[in-house]
Amino acid sequence: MKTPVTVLGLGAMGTALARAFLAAGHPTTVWNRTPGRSPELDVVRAATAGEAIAASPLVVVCLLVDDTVRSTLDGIDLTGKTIVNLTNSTPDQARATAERVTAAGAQYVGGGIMAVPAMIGGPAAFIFYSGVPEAFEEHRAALSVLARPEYVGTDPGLAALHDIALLSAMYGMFGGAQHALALIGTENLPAEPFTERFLLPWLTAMLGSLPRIAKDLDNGPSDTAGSNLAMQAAAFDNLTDTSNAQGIDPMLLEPMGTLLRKAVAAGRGDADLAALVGLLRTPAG
Ligand code: FVH
Repeated sequence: MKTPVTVLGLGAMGTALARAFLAAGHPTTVWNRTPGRSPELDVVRAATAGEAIAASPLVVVCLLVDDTVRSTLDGIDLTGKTIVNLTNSTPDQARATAERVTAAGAQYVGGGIMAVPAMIGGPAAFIFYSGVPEAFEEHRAALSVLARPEYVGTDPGLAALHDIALLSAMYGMFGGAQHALALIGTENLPAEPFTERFLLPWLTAMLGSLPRIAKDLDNGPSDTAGSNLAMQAAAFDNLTDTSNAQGIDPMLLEPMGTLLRKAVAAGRGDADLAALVGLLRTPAG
């Protein structure tokens, strides 16, 4: 028999997770604060979180925020359970939750879902995990029905760090794309052909330089591939000037201009984009 699984939280993502467990033949028990969510799922519905947790050795938690995880799990005996927390969290929140869960008798595995609900169970989805390695390995097969598992270390906060890093990159990318679409829109040009013919190919080509930037960070700088930071800082004023002239708030662009100017002021004008990474560190970082 497949491992019985409990899913706490039947929001958009919890529902997708429960559906994937069900489809793979795992006896699935669910609990949601508001009863009656996702009535189409043929699952066992527990009246309380405690009752749901008691039903399975593997408990997957997917609630809105970290506070809700704590308030849901607090006071419940978790002896012998593996708690896999897929709620978006900061690394410190994940570590604190791991401590509480461990004190209540369970093994903790933190996670970060790199997918939207419709991607769950499909080939492009992956999920970061970190925490107790034996607990992760014991349940690797069950967790694999959700998405490709990527175990990143024993520190329970590491999955959250990877998750937040990728989400940060995503928002930077979408922020840049949204600014571009806003500019194009000022001349009443349609978004779709601009996106398909120009925006997507350009961003895809630029993403190709990421491995070189990463290599420079790991091994020290190589060459600037013809695009040094002094040149980029000089050209950047044209970006903000054009925004202002077209009536578009440059709020999403300005931080990059500030960083480029900081690099030049620090004597790194002849360096490559990789040099900006070090300039982001705060004294505590
Ligand atoms: N959906 C997505 O695209 C992203 C993909 C990557 C991962 N995130 C994270 O997944 C967590 C859950 O997200 P979700 O999409 O399921 O969110 P909602 O549909 O809004 O459902 C929220 C569930 O949380 C329950 N809940 C809220 N507050 C409480 C509380 N105080 N106590 C107990 N449960 C609570 C809520 O229950 P109810 O409102 O139906 O009673 C839903 O089950 C999240 O961390 C994402 O960042 C999703």
